[in-house]
Amino acid sequence: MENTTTKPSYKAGFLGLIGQPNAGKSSLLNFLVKEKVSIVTNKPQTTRRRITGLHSAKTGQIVFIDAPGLVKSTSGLNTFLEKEAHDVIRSSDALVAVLSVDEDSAERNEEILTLVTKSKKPWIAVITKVDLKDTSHRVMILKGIVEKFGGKSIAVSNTKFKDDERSEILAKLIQILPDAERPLYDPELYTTENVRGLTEEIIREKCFEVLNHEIPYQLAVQIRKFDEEAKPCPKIYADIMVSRDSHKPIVVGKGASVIKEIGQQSRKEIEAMMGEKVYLELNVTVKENWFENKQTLKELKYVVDSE
Ligand SMILES: Nc1nc2c(ncn2[C@@H]2O[C@H](COP(=O)(O)OP(=O)(O)OP(=O)(O)O)[C@@H](O)[C@H]2O)c(=O)[nH]1
Ligand SMILES: [Mg+2]
Repeated sequence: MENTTTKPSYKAGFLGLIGQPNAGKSSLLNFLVKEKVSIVTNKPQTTRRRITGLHSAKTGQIVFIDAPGLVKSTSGLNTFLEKEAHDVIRSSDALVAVLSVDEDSAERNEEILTLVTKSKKPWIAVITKVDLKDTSHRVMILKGIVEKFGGKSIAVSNTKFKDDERSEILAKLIQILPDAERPLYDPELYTTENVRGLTEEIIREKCFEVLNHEIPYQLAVQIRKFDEEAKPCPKIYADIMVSRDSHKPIVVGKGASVIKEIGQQSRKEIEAMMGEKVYLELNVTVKENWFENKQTLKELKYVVDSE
């Protein structure tokens, strides 16, 4: 009798999430790894640096890389966001083109498909926000466009999801990863981020939620001191760095009301993540045009030395 038993294949690799700002990349990542790894807001250009999320199964391990949305710019922070998105394409083994049905311009979705096909890497398209009203026609059109680019698509809602749907998507994503001998990271982990980094991002998310207009785009969060051994609970001291003197009183608010609100919301979420009470102290600092300072961008991990 012919021997048909083959060793079950195991796959592992980096899977980059590529899409326009606000397409739902970070929401998709959180939904797929079942943890809040990457911050989500209703404002575009929320994600600034690459964030990893891990899914480990018997059949393989996916190292998701959430990237900033694709922007075009020649100055300031956006230049780095643009470079970061392209670096993620380069350093991934396979890609997910994240396309929102909510995207008004077909060209902007086609731009993403052009990029992923040009990379010559295996890819799959995930169409997001299908729970929005009257989108079935748009989903069909988008699926057609993806086919025209020679790819396959999966439609999903990141907000009204089901567990079996999640497993199905994960199985399809594992298939496009390279064969591997073993996982790349400890299968017990759901992210390679550390608590410090996650804390900074949580505070930044709350700044986006509490503050309006351009302010959240021009601020960054840095942990000054994270004392995990402090009694009776861990003590966290964080700086909210703004780019102009005039922004400071807006972030602090009348009678410190705004900063208090940011602090309260952040603390709740940090406590949920750490599973214990924490002491959180926020401080607003001014660093004139910090996003034009290479050293600061490096400290914030917004630029990675890829050379
Ligand atoms: N209704 C609905 N809303 C979604 C879905 N996915 C994401 N959103 C919302 O879309 C907005 C943007 O989501 P994000 O996950 O932050 O998008 P992103 O692509 O990571 O955005 P950037 O990091 O700014 O590039 C948020 O308000 C999400 O709640 C979805 O499937 N359905
Ligand atoms: Mg994001």
